[in-house]
Amino acid sequence: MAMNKEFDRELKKRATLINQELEKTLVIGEPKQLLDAVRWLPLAGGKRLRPVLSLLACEAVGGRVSDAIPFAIAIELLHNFSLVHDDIMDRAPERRGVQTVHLRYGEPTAILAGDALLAKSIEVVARSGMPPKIIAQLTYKLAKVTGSLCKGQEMGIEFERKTEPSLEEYFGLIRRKTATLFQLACEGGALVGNASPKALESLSNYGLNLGLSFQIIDDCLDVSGDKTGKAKGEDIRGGQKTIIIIHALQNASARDKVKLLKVLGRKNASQKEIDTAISILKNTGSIDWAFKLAREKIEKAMGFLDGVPQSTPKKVLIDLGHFILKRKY
Ligand code: GRG
Repeated sequence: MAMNKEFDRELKKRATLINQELEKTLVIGEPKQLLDAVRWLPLAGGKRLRPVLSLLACEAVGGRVSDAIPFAIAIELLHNFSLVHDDIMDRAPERRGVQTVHLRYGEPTAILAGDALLAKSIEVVARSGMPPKIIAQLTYKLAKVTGSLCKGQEMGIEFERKTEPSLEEYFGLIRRKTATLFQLACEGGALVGNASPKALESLSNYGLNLGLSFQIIDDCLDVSGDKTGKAKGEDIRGGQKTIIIIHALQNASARDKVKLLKVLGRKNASQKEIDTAISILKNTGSIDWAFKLAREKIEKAMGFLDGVPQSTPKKVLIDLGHFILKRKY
């Protein structure tokens, strides 16, 4: 089914379902300003990869889509909470092609909107009507992942201060910041689908590796200039130690390293300087190397699905791997 219309249709069908459920979940209320701010980012779009993963994981183990909806919504709301707060911290002007919540509604309201999204995420699971044991497991896991996101975010702040962070530190960071949410999306979906312990573990490992790869590709998209709606080299201007930068700092000649460090973190670096930095990253083979690593992680992720019986949802999970490698947004 690789990258064909059927895959697009299967993905879209589930993303549409998530959009409809989000609309129902985030109903208008009082105070209007806060509720408008809460709705702003979740209803602005997004790929819905994480909630779709929850639905697919549930279906892949024989569960019904409807059983996975509350958890899928919880995962998307938690993701949106992290985006709203991250954008405040980064002073980002735009997300999903619209103004960020703090620019539109002011910082205090944006902080509250983020908090409210997190609260809603737990609420949706708590009142889902699922068996109490499942609810207890899911809420515990959501709380643990929220903690992991916070740790990842704080580690990210410290990470940017280091001149040459190690690859080990990088993986520790992206596991907490990105991959654990993908992992939980799959694990939670499998759990509500009543997966066997073995299938639960397989889907959890699939999600973790998919998430690691997703972040590596995100790093690659910054220098390829392929990412829709994002200027090339923004991460370089922001001084972010992406996997590509880390590899280049370890492998560039002393002269190139000096040049690279000069551009890294210079907010007003010219396009020419960015292009020079990118050509250094190319010469050190860092971009190809990172992409190869992302592909290896995807293959590892897919390997974890070997024991899951063949089905359309399983095929979509496999193709999601290809999709992540090829994505432009
Ligand atoms: C503030 C507690 C707290 C945590 C923040 C790092 C982080 C945790 C949040 C988001 C910022 C970020 C760049 C995370 C890395 C993962 C990533 C690339 C997120 C964007 O996800 P997409 O591309 O976004 O799936 P859409 O809009 O499609 O949902």
